[in-house]
Amino acid sequence: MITMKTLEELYVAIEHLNMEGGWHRRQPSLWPEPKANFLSAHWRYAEVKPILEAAGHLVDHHLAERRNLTLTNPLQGNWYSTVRTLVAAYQSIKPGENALSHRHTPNALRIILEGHGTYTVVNGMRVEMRPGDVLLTPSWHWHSHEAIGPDECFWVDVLDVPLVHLLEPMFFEHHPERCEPVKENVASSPLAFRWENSVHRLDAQTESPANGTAEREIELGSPAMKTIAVHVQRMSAGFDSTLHKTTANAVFTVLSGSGTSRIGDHEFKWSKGDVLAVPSWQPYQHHVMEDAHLVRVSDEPVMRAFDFLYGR
Ligand code: 1HN
Repeated sequence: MITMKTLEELYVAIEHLNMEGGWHRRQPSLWPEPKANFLSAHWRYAEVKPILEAAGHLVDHHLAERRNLTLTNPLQGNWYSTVRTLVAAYQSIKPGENALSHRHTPNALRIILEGHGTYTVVNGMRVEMRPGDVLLTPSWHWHSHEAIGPDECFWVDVLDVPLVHLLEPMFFEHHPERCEPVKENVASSPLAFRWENSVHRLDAQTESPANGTAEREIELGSPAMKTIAVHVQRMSAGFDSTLHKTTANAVFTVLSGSGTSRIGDHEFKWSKGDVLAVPSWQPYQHHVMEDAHLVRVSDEPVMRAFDFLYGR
């Protein structure tokens, strides 16, 4: 027996059943083009490094497991992510320290900024990490890090933890033996992209990417991992990239050089070790002041897999 005689009564009945009329939404569910939600942002290595060094004295590595600083996008209400799908972190390790082995469903990678004498053990394979190298830890691979010396080492981690938060399949565990035993010491690995090799490939690259977003660009892996693509870019002093926006979310790490980038409404002046957040659909453009290498880490493989990759 239907007793609702007015629209008002109808809406009350709908709401009581946890429903909403498609013709009567509080907020639209579709819109003409992506909204740039996350904010453009910039972290300066010159400001971060002294904090990591101080943390090296104040935060015991055994307690911390990882001595890292995650980069939180200043978007109101965001508590963790750097851009929608990715989180970036700075991490340091001092000679004699061992970051214990663990594994998790999120994919991870490291971009080495400074320091010699650090190794990572991934599924039993021990490989050195040197400045400019990019090392992968795909989903559910055991990984630990150890520093032999002589240097304290600094790097940038990028992980798809926020994507895993969105999709929910989070699993994480510590290695039963704390430090995973080394099965083999390896000089090369499909999970280690060496800086010399990147330089060599960039030298051989004679064309710019069609969208003008860099002067030279190579991809590490194809893609590096299921959800994350890594591109190394080289741009010479005076180069201006084309103003571009893409649905892919990206985090840029500066390996060398300096310049300025306009991302959305902000302009950032960057130099070695800095990190830039370029969220989906924020127009961005780089201006290079000193010959530069940037590493662009993005969720392009996710966007491509679902036919959601657009740029203009
Ligand atoms: C992680 O496992 C590492 O293993 C680094 O080195 C940074 C940031 C968030 C979540 C897990 C690592 C991380 C992380």
